[in-house]
Amino acid sequence: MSMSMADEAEDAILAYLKDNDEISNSANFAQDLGFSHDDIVNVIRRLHGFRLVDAKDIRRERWVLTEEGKTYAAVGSPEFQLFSAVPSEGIAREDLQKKLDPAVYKIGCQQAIKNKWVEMAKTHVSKKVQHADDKVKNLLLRIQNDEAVNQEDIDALKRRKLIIQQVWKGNSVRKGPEYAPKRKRAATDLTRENLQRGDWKELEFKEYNFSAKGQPVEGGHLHPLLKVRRQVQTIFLNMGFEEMPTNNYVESSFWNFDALFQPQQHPARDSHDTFFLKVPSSTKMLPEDYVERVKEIHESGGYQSRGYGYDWKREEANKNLLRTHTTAVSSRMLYALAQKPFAPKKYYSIDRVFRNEAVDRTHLAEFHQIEGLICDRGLTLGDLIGVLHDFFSRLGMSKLRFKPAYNPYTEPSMEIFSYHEGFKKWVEVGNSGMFRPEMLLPMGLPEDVRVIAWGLSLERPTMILYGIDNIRDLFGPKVDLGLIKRNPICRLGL
Ligand code: FB9
Repeated sequence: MSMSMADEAEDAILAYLKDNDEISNSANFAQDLGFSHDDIVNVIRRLHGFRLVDAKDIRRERWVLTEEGKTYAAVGSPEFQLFSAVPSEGIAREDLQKKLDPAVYKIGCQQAIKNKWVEMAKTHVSKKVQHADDKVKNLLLRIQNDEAVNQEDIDALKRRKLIIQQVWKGNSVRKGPEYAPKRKRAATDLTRENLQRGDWKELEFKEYNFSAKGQPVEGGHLHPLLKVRRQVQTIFLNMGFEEMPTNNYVESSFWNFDALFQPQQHPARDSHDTFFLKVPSSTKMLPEDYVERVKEIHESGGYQSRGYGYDWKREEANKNLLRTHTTAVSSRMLYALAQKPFAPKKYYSIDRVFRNEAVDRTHLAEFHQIEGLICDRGLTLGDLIGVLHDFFSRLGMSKLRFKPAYNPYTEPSMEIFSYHEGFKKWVEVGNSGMFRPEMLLPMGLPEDVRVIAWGLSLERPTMILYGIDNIRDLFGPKVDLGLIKRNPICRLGL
């Protein structure tokens, strides 16, 4: 709304009240002076705020015709149209039907019979009265001209959806305690022109409102997932872990599965669970000597393992896919570690993994996996349980329980449960295990080196911390940006 229109409206109202006690109806006032009623109401509200005027809310209800009502007011009610279409000698039903619009015929019949205007025999229609008065049309016209109509008729027309109630809100306005024919606009700025014109002496300057909120400064907003990621990252760094490079969503089946001693016929390796790439469909480069040892361990075992005893196919290992877990990065890093004189390592990764799963409230086709691993001589399951207590207590989960589980690449394996005070129940918070020798030894790691590892998702803790019920509100095309903007930092753990 341009400033001038508002000022014009303001001046019009104040000027009118100079010579008149009251503006009885803001709508008529607007209409008479050619302003839109909304503009006038906004200006009245402002002047009322400055106490220049005293405005009272007034409310008017009136009946207006629906489109159907307007039609009948124009061409007559259906029953009257039907009655008029029946010649004095009567008419065959189907002929009458042809003369009228189907809706008019249908309603017309009901009403004309009700009004005992016509006789509708099986095939013949005849008049029961010579003259009928189109009361409905007359009532509709009276309502159109704002003439009074009794309640009973109103209800009948309302039932026939020919009229609806329109509520109109407006104001009546009188002079206010601070009334003046012209509002002295307090200057909000001392401009060069004021100084040049010297009119600054007369000017009244608006009070500074030091508690006025400044323009909200729009800034970037960290996605809740990234806020929790940063907290988990800090926990790992505080525990002396190094981040693994996870900047390759595309992986070969070899590092994602074979290197982890996951057999080639394992159900997770078919396209129902895994996104395989059409282009580039197969990997170009693998460490040949190591591949030989992996083939060996799968086909006929070694290192006291009898292996899987199946015919291992290189082309299967070459297939490119979207990694299904960041454990694929762990296998690369452990292999790299084995190519150097052994040194203990603590590694972690937090990045996207992709699984061809049905999407539901807690599952998308991609999520962020958090993984930690410790590689050192003589590590035991006790060390794993110990580090899990340390890690999860920093996430605020001190009460843990472990349930034996199975993963192709760890033995023993454990699902991790934490007692959630809020939900008053045990929640599955992750999975873990000791990487199998069939995975580690072909890499070239020393006999006595053990690797304990665990994993969980980033989405689940974020959903619980931010009270997000549906993962689609948190991540993906249907994210609620408001949630991203509004979300506070939720402190994990302590
Ligand atoms: O995150 C999971 N749960 C969880 C984690 C934290 C949490 O915090 C709350 C604030 C309190 C709440 C819940 N889960 C793992 C458990 C379940 O949600 C599970 O149903 C879904 N899992 C995902 C896989 O779904 C197919 C979560 C994801 C998961 C599971 C296993 C691993 C990683 C992610 C792993 C592993 C692993 C095992 C051994 C060696 C190396 C890695």
